[in-house]
Amino acid sequence: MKKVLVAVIMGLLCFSMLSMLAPHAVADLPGDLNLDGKVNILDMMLAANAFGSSEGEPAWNPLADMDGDGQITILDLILIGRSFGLTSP
Ligand SMILES: [Ca+2]
Ligand SMILES: [Ca+2]
Repeated sequence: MKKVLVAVIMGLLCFSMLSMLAPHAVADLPGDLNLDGKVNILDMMLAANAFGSSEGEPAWNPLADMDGDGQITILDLILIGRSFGLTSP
């Protein structure tokens, strides 16, 4: 079980390194859902509102889909959490 957890964490780290290299398609600052140039509690609340939704549903927020799989899952919230506190240069 611990090995699985380590693998998931390693995957998350690799993904976040990749997303640092590739510019984000929609927002300059990944996780900045309200586009105010910083990732804070407001963005987490927007992500929480969209949590559980899929592409095309009323609660869907494309900016909250950090991994681009068409669903807002716990993984997206984790990825937004990783950007928490960042501001746009
Ligand atoms: Ca924001
Ligand atoms: Ca997702």
